[in-house]
Amino acid sequence: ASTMADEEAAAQAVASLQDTGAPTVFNKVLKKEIPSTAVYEDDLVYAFRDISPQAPLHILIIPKHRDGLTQLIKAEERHKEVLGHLLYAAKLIAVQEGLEDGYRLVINDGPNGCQSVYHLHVHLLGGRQMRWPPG
Ligand code: IU
Repeated sequence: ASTMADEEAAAQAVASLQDTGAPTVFNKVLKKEIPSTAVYEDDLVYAFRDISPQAPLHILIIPKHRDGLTQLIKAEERHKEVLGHLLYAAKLIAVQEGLEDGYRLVINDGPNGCQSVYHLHVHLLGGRQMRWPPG
């Protein structure tokens, strides 16, 4: 049976996965206040190695300017260029990293998607056989 403490913990867990619009850790990554290993960069996007890799190769691709794009569901017309850029950068990185045999792109969106950092990012995972369905 679930107790009040269980329910509170569950509610807090979901609350911690909500978009508050506050600056995120990726702002500090972009400003080099937190070190990161750069993999790719152009005028619109920056890509670096995930600090907690879930595959031999795990890279995050993020817009350099969040501009309201905390999560994909907040996307507007003006974001279409950077959205295209994120996917094209993923392809360039896949080639650069030798992933011709395949890889996985993931966007976690919102609490049900288990998004934890509210600065849109594309996960690029590779270097092993991926399984389906994801968890
Ligand atoms: P998510 O889709 O919002 O759950 O992904 C956030 C990712 O950011 C996750 O894979 C973390 O390991 C990663 N990350 C990071 O690379 N560096 C950090 O300082 C923090 C999170 I906090």
